[in-house]
Amino acid sequence: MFLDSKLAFELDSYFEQAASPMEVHPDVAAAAQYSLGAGGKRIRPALCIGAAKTITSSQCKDSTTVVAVTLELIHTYSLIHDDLPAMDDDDMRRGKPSLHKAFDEATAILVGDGLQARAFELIADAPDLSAEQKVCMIKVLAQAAGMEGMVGGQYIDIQAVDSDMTLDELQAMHEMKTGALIQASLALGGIAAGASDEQLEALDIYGRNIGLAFQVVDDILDVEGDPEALGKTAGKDAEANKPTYVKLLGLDGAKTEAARLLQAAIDALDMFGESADQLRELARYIVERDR
Ligand code: GRG
Repeated sequence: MFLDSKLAFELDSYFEQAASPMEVHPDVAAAAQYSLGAGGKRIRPALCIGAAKTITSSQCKDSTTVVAVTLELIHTYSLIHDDLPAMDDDDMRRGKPSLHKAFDEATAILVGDGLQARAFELIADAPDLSAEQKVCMIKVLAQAAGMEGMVGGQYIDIQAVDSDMTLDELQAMHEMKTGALIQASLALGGIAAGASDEQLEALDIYGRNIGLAFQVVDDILDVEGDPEALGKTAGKDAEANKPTYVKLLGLDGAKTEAARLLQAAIDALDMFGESADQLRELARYIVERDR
């Protein structure tokens, strides 16, 4: 797996601290822990730490771990809200009842909001980062999570039921909805490690391609995980009649596109040599994953 067990353990203890300081109501802390500990793949923290290691080739600093945690907090909030009846209305997430089913809707809304706010607080309090680095990270993360990024993409996605999107429109939506936070994961890791503008640009190109590949593979897995859905062209999104890469490109076309994006992501890392091996491995994992 892409996170070694020591680092995975360290991240888990940070999640626990982030979700349950003394002042947090025990029910809110329990609900936050329920989602944070529900078996997510931790792709965004891994990308953040991979980006920092690409720049410094050295031991992961505490500040990088804290910053990596913030990306999972934002991601977890987005999934909690995405599952709500007003959005995708999903009763299950990662094989368990989604948060609003395990608890209730008000708790799910509030815990999502709370995790988002906590992410920015953690960056503000992160050790060993300059004020300039923190402000830059807060801006990058806010833009990626906000109306020009994830929230904006989610809005377009919700409106997309029964619409005929072109491939360019589908790509633009995914760049906002899932790609922006993936790109921010790389940017934050790079900023934490003191990357130059040129290095940040290369990480961004890698992030853009791997973010799109992530979504193309998600659409492929949706079909392959539910063979009966093949006749409907895709799984959940086909049932909701939403545009997907498999609908627009066909299954083989989507696989070719994922391979093309993987290669473009790997090519963007050329300037880093061996220090980017972890990011190369992660890119392959994202494209070859089965869940
Ligand atoms: C509610 C503001 C708001 C945004 C929601 C990201 C998102 C926007 C919705 C998720 C919907 C979805 C399932 C999209 C497919 C791609 C995706 C983000 C999958 C989940 O990410 P993983 O695979 O999840 O990294 P794990 O479970 O491993 O953490």
